[in-house]
Amino acid sequence: MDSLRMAHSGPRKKRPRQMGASMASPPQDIKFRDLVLFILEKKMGTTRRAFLMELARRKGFRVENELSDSVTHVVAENNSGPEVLEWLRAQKVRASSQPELLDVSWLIECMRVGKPVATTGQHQLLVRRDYLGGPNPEPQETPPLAGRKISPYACQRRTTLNNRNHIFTDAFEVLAENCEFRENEGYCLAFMRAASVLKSLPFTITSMKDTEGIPCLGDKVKSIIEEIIEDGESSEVKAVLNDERYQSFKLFTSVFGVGLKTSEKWFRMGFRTLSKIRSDKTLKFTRMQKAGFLYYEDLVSCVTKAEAEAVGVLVKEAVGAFLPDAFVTVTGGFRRGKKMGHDVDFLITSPGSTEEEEQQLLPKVINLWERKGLLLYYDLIESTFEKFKLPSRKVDALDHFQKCFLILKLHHQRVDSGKASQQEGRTWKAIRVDLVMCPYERRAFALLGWTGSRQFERDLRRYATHERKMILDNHALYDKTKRIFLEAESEEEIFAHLGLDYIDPWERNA
Ligand code: 8GT
Ligand code: MN
Repeated sequence: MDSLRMAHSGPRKKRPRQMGASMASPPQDIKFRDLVLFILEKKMGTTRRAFLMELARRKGFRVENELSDSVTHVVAENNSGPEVLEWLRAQKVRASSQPELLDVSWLIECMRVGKPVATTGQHQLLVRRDYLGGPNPEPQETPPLAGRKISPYACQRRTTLNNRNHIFTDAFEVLAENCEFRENEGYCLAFMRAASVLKSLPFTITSMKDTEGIPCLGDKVKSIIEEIIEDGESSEVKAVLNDERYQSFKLFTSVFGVGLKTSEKWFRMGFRTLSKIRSDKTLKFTRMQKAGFLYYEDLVSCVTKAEAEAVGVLVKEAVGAFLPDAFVTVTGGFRRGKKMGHDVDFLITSPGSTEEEEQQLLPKVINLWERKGLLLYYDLIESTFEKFKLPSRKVDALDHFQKCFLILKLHHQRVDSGKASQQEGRTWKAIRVDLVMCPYERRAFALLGWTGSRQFERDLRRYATHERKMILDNHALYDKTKRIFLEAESEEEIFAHLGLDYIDPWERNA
């Protein structure tokens, strides 16, 4: 994968266009010179083939009209490995060339990222071997699911950030969000589950046949998938994106401190832009919303990994000044390997502290940052944690730990790649930070709960309740049959109590 990237990600050089080049050479500039593609018409059809050839050439790939022995990659759709092989043999191509035989999902993935991607087993129609001249080819097929069953629970699936079905998951996330804005909870959940299961697939869906055996795809969801396969887009998603209510809610909720209730109110009052709301003299804003408007541009611009790391140093310095034995762990999206986030989340815990010392830490940290002029906003929520309280049954319940929602001033010089993100005349950027303080013996539960994703958490709890008669939340795990709390020192132990295979944080991007 890496060598492939290295070979093709260099700066694009403009070459003078050669007139009268060979017939097979397309008129577009070729960016990826090591690959020569040929797209098989059989079962794909002339129109789709022409469309894919044109698209690939526009993206800088070399695509031949005719099969020749310079072809390195043969792309086919709805053909098995042996079928492609038979066709190739019939063409009497010289045995010296041994192109890779690939499913169209490989090409689609390349088109999406705009450069060649590695050819993995999912794309390969045949394992590469001397199949064109060899005496006994014995082709091997790798059908999409290869008999593996996909769980309806996200906590039993490995979902990395390598989403091969963006075209579908983006659509379902828009539809889910629209349902959320309209408080249509049932459909919202159905669309989110569909997006989540599609993110976990090791292949791209290119036909309805690929959806067979995949859970969480109801009739409505399937009809949308079908429309996207056929037309490249969904009319329903298009309508939502153009809908005034959706657009307004999307805009209003992008302000820190603005939720559905406030958005609804502003929408009913006839507001459609933030500038009108900002300058309206009759509206009353919460302290949170005032900060949200004040630092709006910084907060919508998202936090980079380099910025998150710089905030991490800041938090560790401050915490270490008061509790030297404390552990500070980044949680949320950054722990799952995301390169961008809307905030940075940290879990803090200290093995040697008394309850009193524990409770004093966040106020001390806030006070320190205030004195240093780094505190732009804070909201300290006191702990309501009780040792023997049963875990909450609600899937989306908030936890009881002491926590602090902040906006910090992050100076550019503290960020590694600071120069790149620096704006004219500004020396700092406002960053949303969440700090959670938890008792040391609850750290595994808190870490698991705050790492997300939200869908992964929901399904962990659903799984505990429905499959194990247990209750799980951010504080504890309770076995209802044995009527005991199950303790854990690590996330691995919690998975083991639940009888689940361990899923690493970067595989929880459900
Ligand atoms: P993002 O920050 O890039 O948008 O993505 P994220 O890091 O996955 O989302 P998040 O909103 O920052 O939440 C991180 C995790 O913390 C989620 O899995 C969420 O379920 C969990 N979480 C809690 N309690 C709370 C809470 O009170 N507020 C928020 N925002 N998240 C909470 O367990
Ligand atoms: Mn986060």
